[in-house]
Amino acid sequence: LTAAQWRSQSIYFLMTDRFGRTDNSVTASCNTNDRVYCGGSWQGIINHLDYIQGMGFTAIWITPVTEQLPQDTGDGEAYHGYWQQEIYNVNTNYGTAADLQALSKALHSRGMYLMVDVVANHMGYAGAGNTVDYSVFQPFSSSSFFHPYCLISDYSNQANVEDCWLGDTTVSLPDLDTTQSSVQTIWYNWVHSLVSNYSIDGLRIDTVKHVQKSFWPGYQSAAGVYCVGEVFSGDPAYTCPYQNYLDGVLNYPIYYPLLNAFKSSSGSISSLSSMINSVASDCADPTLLGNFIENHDNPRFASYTSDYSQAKNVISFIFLSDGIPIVYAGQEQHYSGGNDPANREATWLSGYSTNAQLYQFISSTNKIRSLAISKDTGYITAKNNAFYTDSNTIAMKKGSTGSQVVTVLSNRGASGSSYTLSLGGSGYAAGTKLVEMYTCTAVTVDSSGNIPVSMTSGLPRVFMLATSACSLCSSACS
Ligand code: ABC
Ligand code: CA
Repeated sequence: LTAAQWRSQSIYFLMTDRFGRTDNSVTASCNTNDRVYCGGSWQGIINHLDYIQGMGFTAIWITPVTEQLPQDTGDGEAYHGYWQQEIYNVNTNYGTAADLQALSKALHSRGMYLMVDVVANHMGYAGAGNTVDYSVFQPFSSSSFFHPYCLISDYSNQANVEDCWLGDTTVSLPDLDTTQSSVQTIWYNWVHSLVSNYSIDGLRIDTVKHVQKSFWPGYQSAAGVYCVGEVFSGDPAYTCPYQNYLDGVLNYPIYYPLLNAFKSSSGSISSLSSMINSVASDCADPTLLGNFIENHDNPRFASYTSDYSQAKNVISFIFLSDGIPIVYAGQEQHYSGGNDPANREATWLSGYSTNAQLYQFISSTNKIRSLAISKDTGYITAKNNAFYTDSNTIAMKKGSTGSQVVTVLSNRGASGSSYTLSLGGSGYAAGTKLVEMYTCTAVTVDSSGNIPVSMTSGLPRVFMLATSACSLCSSACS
C-alpha cells in the first residue's frame, strides 16, 4: 500500500506477545514486571480480529517478527521483539512463518492491512558491549559489520546518537554500521523479501534517528510500501526533516503538547495550538504522520488522569486532526500502566469487552472519520486549522471549504459544567444546518455566523453538514 493509500486508514498497534493467545485464554497470567513472554501469538491475533475491526480499525501494526536473543536476562526476555539475532528466521514464540502468512491473509480477506515493525539499527545481545560474541548474529556474524562499542551518552550530539549503542550493560544493542554498502545491501534485500514473503502493506521503522538519514530512502524504496519512522523527539525542527527521507514519522512533536493539554483541566491549550502550526510548517506532509497518545514506550494516558472525558478528547484529536490515527492495544480498555514495562498489560485480561466505554467511543470516532473521508474527497489531504482556543477549549476545522468538519475539544473533564459555547470562525454561514455527530443533535449556525456548541461533562463535539450526516444520524435523513 502506498503512502497516499495509508492516509485514510486507521491503525491498531499491538505487541504480539501481549494481545491474544492461540488458546483464547482470557485468564493466562501476565505480570508486566517480570518482562517475560506471556504467550501472545500471531494465531491469537487472528482469533480476535473481530474485536479490532469492531472498533473500525482498518490496519494493525505488530511488533517485530524476527528471531531474538533466547536468554532470560537481567532486563528480561525479548518478548517485545526489539532484540533480534537472526533476521531470516521468525520468532517462534509467536508461531511459525505460516502463521504470520495466515495473519496477513486473514487481514486481507477482511479488507484490512498489515503493518510490521522493523529494526535496522541494531541487533540484541545478552551481555555487556565489550563481551559480545558476534557469531550469534545472522547474517551479521562478525564485528566488522558493527560500530565499535560505546553507549550513547549525549543525545545532543547526532554522531553519538547514530554511531554509539542503545541498550545497557545487561542487554547490549550492537549498533550496525549502516554506512557500509554491505550492510545496506543486506538490509535492502531483506526488507524487500520480508514485505513480499508476508504480503506486508506498511512498515513501522524502529530507531530511525539512530541511523544516518541517507540510509532510509533506499530502504523505503526496497520495501515498496508506506513507511512510518520512529524518531523519538518532541522537537519538530529535529523530527520533521526525517519526512524528507521517509513517507512519515510518528507524531512525537504533537504527542507532548497533546498529553499536557488534556491530562488536566489546567493543561496548556495554546501550546497544543502552536504545535499544530509548527508541525504544519516544519513537516513536509502532516497528513502522513502517525498520531498517537499511547505506545509501549510511554506511560498510558490513564496513568496521568483517570478521567474518561479527557481520554475521549485526546482520542477525538488523534482521529480528526492531520495524520493517521494509531491506538495502542489496551487504550480502549482504559488501561493505566506507567512506564515500560508497566504499560505492556495483556489485552486478554480485559476479556476483550466490546462494551468498554472507550471501545465504543473509538468505534464512533472511526465512523465519523470514515464518513468525513467518504463525503469530501479533499478531507484527508486538507490541513487541519485550529481556529479558536480559550484556556480549556480548542476548536479545529478540517476539510474542503463548505464541508469542513469542526471538532471542539475540552480539557474540563467529566465534572465540567454544561454551557453553550458560541463558536465563531468555523467558516459556516448563518443558517447552515449542521449535526453534532456524537449525539446526533441538529444545530443551525446563528445569524452572526456562530455555532451554538452545547458543552457538557467535558465531552468532545464534532460537527458535519446535516446533508452528510444521515448514515450515522438517522434524524438527519430526509
Ligand atoms: C529495556 C527495559 C526498560 C529499561 C531499558 C533500559 O531496557 O524494558 O524497562 O528501562 C526495546 C524494548 C524496551 C527495552 C529497550 C532497550 O529495547 O521495547 O523494553 O527497554 O533494551 C524504540 C522502541 C522500543 C525499543 C527500542 C529498541 C526502540 O519503540 O520499544 O525498546 O529497539 C530511545 C530511542 C527510541 C526507543 C526508546 C525506547 O529509546 O531513541 O528509538 N524506542 C529521549 C531520547 C530518545 C529516547 C527516549 C527514551 O529518551 O531523545 O531518543 O528514545 O529513552 C522529550 C524529548 C525526547 C526525549 C523524551 C524523554 O523527552 O523531546 O527526545 O527522548 O521531551
Ligand atoms: Ca546506529
